[in-house]
Order: sequence, then C-alpha cells, then structure tokens
Amino acid sequence: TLDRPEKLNAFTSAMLHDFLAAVREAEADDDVRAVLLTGEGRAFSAGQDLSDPAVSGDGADLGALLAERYNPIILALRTIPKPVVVAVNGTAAGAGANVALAGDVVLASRSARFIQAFSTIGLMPDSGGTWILPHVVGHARALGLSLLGDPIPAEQAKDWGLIWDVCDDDVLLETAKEMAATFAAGPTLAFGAIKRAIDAAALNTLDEQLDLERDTQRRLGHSYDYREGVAAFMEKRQPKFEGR
Ligand code: T3D
Repeated sequence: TLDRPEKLNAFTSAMLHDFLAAVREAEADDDVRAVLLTGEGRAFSAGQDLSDPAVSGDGADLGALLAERYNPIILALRTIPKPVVVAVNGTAAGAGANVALAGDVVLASRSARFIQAFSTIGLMPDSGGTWILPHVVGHARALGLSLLGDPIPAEQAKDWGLIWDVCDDDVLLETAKEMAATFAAGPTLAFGAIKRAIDAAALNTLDEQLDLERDTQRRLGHSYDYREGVAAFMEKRQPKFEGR
C-alpha cells in the first residue's frame, strides 16, 4: 500500500526504493503467489514528489531518477511471474498512473481518475506511458491523453481498454483482495507464462509467438498444476493448485 495520503501518495525517493524492494521480495518468495497494489487515502498516487529538490532543483537529472527508480519498478511489475492486481482507489497522476497501468489486472474505484499529468509540468509521459498507451488505447487517444493531460474517469478508462474493471468505491479493496486471493490459489507457473507471452506478443512476429507458445506449453505440460487441473476436471472436482 502506497502510504503517504497527506501528499496523495506522491513518490519520494525512499518510497520508490521500498516499492522496488517489495516487488523483488515478492518475486523471490515462493510463498507469495500474487501481489496486490493500492493506495491509502483519496488518491492512488500523484506521481513523483515535485517538492523533492533532487528532481526540481537546478541541474536535476531526471534521467537518472528514471534509470535508478521508476524504470526498474515498471520492469519488476511487468516481469514478476505472478499476477499483480492493482486497486486504483482514487486519482492516479503522472508516474502514479503509469505505475498502476503496469499491473496485470487493474481495478479502479468509480471515483478514480487517470491523468497523464506530465505535459502540464513540461515533461513527457514516462514510467512506460509512451509504450503502454499507444499499445492499449491506440495512437489518437495516446496522443490526446499525453498532450492534453486531461483527467479521464475510471469508466472511460475501462471503455478504452486501459483497465479491467470499475468497482463502487466501498467494495474496491474487497473485490481486489478476493481477486488476489483467487490468483494466489491458482496455477502460478501458468500465470507467469501468460504474462510473459502476452507481453512478448507486443514485439514478436506470429512465428516467434507460436514458438514461444510451443516451448512454454511444453514446460507447463510437465507441471504438477497441469496434472492436477486435468485430474480435477476428470474427477469433476475443484483443482487444488500448488504453484508448481
Ligand atoms: O519530475 C521528475 O522527477 C521525473 C519523473 C516524473 C514522473 C511524474 O510523476 S511527473 C508528474 C508529477 N505529478 C503531477 O504533476 C501531479 C501533481 N498533482 C496534481 O496535479 C494534483 O495534486 C492532483 C490533480 C493529483 C490532485 O489534485 P487535488 O486538488 O485533488 O489535490 P491537491 O490539493 O493538489 O493535493 C493535495 C496535497 O498533495 C497538496 O499538499 P498540501 O498543499 O495539502 O500540503 C499537494 O501539494 C500534494 N501533492 C499532490 N501531488 C503532489 C503533491 N506534492 C508533491 N508532489 C506531487 N506530485
């Protein structure tokens, strides 16, 4: 949980450091089989803390900030081979929006809004924004969102395919927790393979993607969870997946 509600969970350097450490810890711990990311208070995150002299002072090197903090977080969220559920509990602006969009299943409260706030302070979208936006909403909408920097409500984000679903504010967290718990009891190796394949499809040719499916499915075919899934189906019972 991003927990700096009095500043709308704007990212400080320490928060970004801890965030990356937490995702890496979740990846390394075999007992962790799903991740749930949310924010405390009325915002998910207002992005980079603009009051930090390291980013707003003379000679600030924003490239270094991205290289050392944001880019590793985006890559860690995209490559952790476990489902990442994001519960966007309110405003998600700037890097806060793009960190949220790096999740696998993004749920948003009805009152949430997404803002590519970068151009309003003289920047361009970062934290993967210029990659994910054209991929998921297309060229025209990616440019409109990025150039105008206007907030878009959760419902519109869903209609545009930017997020998975919208929930009433009072049930968002419960819904997200249930989803994360369902994932945590699921076939973890298959989930990791699905993430990797869907992401790879953005760059692969059909030939390459078919090869990836062949090789990955071969590996999954030797997993305990596949044997259990088939046995459960044949025995007309619920599978008990173990993530191996
Ligand atoms: O720059 C680099 O280092 C490179 C990396 C960039 C990545 C980025 O994320 S760039 C984009 C940074 N974020 C923004 O530009 C958004 C700035 N915030 C806003 O535009 C507004 O706060 C919101 C639209 C998100 C919400 O507006 P509102 O009216 O609901 O709340 P508020 O009153 O503006 O904010 C509440 C408090 O949070 C306020 O503090 P105060 O006055 O009560 O003490 C405000 O200053 C603080 N806050 C909000 N966003 C940030 C912030 N403080 C520091 N940094 C913020 N980004």
